[in-house]
Amino acid sequence: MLDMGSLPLANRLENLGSGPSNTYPLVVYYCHNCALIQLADLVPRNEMFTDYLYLTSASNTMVEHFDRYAETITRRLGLAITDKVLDVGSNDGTLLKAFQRRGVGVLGIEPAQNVASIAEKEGVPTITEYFDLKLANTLEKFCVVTANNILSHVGNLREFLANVAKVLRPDGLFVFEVPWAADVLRNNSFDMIYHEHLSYFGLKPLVKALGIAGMSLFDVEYFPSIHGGSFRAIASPSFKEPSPLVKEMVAREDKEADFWAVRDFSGRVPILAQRLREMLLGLKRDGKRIAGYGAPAKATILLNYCGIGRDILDYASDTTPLKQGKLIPGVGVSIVSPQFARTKPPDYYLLLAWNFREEILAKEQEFLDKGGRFVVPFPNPEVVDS
Ligand code: DWN
Repeated sequence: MLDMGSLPLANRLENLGSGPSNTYPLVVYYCHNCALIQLADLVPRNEMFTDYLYLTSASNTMVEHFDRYAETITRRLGLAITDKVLDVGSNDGTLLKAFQRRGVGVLGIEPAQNVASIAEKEGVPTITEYFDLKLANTLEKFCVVTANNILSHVGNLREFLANVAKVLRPDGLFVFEVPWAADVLRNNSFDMIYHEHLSYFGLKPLVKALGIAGMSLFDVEYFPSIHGGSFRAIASPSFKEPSPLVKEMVAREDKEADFWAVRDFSGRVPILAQRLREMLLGLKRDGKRIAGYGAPAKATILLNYCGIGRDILDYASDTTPLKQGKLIPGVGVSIVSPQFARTKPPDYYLLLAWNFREEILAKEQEFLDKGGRFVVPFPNPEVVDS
């Protein structure tokens, strides 16, 4: 459907003086049978998830979102101190800490040692391994298993879901969040396509995949402002009638995430990339200084695919200490701290962390009041002043 060429790994930030990054093919395919959108070229997981630089707690939006998440599930299931939640891909433990604050037992699984140790230091018991069958066979049964922004990253979806079913109590629930493919297409957010994200899900292929694992997807909640539009689905080992919203979203996917929608999206991507690059080059010609706001994984794809490098961006600022002092791979844009950025503010920020537009524009009101502006890349590149 879409060939984005050979691009660097999104989170494999470069160190100063390190040679050029390896690149890997990034080609998107559509399955006419189950409507799954996915990559066909699998990068070895240890290349991507060993030393991981993304922290859930890097934004207030996600910390607050996961606090509400824990509240909703705790209330819905009446979880008590005797209950235990297993979070697969628990990162720095942000969600599990929210369950702990509500007196619920927790266990995390996070293969990236550097991130898992942050969670452990903060009192979140975390197993530093991949959630494979060998590990699943050693675990107890849980009343709740969660997996957020993880299903897209899984190399073998069938095996992963079979492992979830193996560690779930018969009355347990599997709760997971993923970006909604229909929103990626609608929002033109082609920077969400990168090697870590093997699959781009609608509910349709997930209903099928969970069915194969003996689980039924029966409820869903939709979050339009999380990662550009995400849904939180709930599945059970016993059959439950799908909710009206599940049926409605599946019906919408027939129009908004079908072959034609993917084809039209694929046609728009190179046009939008060109438009963004030309907009920035125009600002440079006018003598404007531009910098990136945030250095999310998706910035690696946006900047490399659009050909936006150090000739256009002075730097990119990011709140994540693990990223500061490194370079965005393939384009060599240096990542600095927000403190440094405030000493050298640009005229324009390219909002690379566009999924946190509300939080960031509120935080940068002073910059805007002084005449600073943001270039927002999606759904169509535009300059905003508030
Ligand atoms: O799927 C994935 C999602 C969940 O997270 C992973 N594959 C990797 C990662 O993707 P991402 O890096 O694109 O995620 P975010 O959450 O969009 O990253 C935002 C970045 O922006 C972080 O590095 C923190 C930074 N940031 C900032 O510098 N100032 C964020 C905010 C809100 C800010 O004010």
